[in-house]
Amino acid sequence: MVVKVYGPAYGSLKRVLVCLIEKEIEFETVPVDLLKGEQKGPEFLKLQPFGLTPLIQDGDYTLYESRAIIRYYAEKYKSQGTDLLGKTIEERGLVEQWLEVEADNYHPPIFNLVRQILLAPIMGIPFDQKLIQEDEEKLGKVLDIYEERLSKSKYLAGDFVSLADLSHLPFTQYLVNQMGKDYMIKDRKHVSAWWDDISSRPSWKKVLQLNLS
Ligand SMILES: N[C@@H](CCC(=O)N[C@@H](CS)C(=O)NCC(=O)O)C(=O)O
Repeated sequence: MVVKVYGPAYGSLKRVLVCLIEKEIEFETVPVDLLKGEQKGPEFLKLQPFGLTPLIQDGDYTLYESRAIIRYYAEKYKSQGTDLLGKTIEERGLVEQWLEVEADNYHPPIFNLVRQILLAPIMGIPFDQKLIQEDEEKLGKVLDIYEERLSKSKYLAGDFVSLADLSHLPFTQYLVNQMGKDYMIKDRKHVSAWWDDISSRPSWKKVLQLNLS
């Protein structure tokens, strides 16, 4: 059965797609126009009462929250495609730890930067240079911890690629490309090597080539 993935071509949707591709799961995307407010319409709210994307429909099973979706498919198809959860319970613990770090420590400052730099002009949010500087400092401190970690292991959870690494792809791509802040990655030797590695995976290249709307 083909998995339907609802959402616009934004970061959280891409987090789901890169994992589906790694797991060799067939999917189709269903665009949702956030600028028109489609995510707050009654039909969409029946599926996702918080009015946020992405969500998946797999037969009659519906799931939202991008990190919950990737955990679900990595577990459901553990032995299909790339194993993204580690081989032992200890490795799995580290995958979970770094997934939480991504969500709780990495995502908030990087999302605020995306909001200030990329979304503010579209959404009419006032540009705040002080906020940008504060979030860049916060993100820099998180990246310093990553630098230390990645000096000891090739990937975040160990010497195997996992959901924890892939979860960083979409928003780091914004940082490096559209936001022109690639120095934050390149100036940190081990983070830079990690980024080059994960961002050159065929799955991620495929996501970037998809004609999403
Ligand atoms: N924690 C959620 C965040 C979802 C989220 O913020 N989605 C954004 C698009 S990337 C959205 O749907 N925004 C619409 C809105 O705020 O009305 C996830 O990871 O799925």
